[in-house]
Amino acid sequence: MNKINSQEWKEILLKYKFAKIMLEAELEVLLKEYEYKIKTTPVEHIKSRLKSESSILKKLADKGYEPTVENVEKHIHDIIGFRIVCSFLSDVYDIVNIIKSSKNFKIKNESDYIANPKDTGYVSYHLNVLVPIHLEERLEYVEAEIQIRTVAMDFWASLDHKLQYKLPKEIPVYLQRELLSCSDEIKILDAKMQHLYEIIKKYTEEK
Ligand code: 0O2
Repeated sequence: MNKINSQEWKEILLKYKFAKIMLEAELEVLLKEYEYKIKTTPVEHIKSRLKSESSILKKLADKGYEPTVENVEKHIHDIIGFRIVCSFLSDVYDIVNIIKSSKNFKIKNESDYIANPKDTGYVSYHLNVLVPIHLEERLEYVEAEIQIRTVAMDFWASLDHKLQYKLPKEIPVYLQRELLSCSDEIKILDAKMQHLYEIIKKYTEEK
């Protein structure tokens, strides 16, 4: 087994840093153009981060893989993470379609945790994309994860992350159920807000 040396870490992280810059620019153009076209601002905010060396190693270990360069590139799918938080449920799907329509990166896979929430109650849409970067006469595709969710979903996920997501042991079942029930309430709120959005839109268009 070839453990990752400090030079290799530098090279991995630099490559992901370049890809993050490329993706950030592409998302900015796609979303600003979309906002200009529809004359509203569905995006509340965007966050992005590069996973730290220690988080990458921890995630590899949790998944049962040795700390090698090959395993990092093959099994860690979210070294680059973007989170696009938007207003309404329909905005999530509109933004997913806009991102999927881009010719500047490939879609590797997608997970609709809105239609199929995780057992924890986690709800969000995940797109994994491959960003092309040109390095010394070779083209490489670097993976990034884009999470797209409403403000309400973000509220739940952020608090769940703080409360229990990274705990080393499972929380008792009754607390898991409470979190699940909060997630259900969030879903109801999102559906209500979407309904109001459609009624008010129709109402203002009629005027
Ligand atoms: P962090 O600290 O947010 O970066 P994969 O990453 O694909 O190898 P998995 O679990 O199949 O592993 O991927 P998936 O389903 O796409 O989920 C990855 C990310 O989604 C997580 O990244 C979290 O950001 C988020 N997530 C998934 N499940 C939950 C959940 O139950 N609660 C919360 N709050 N967030 C969740 P990381 O690297 O695990 O964590």
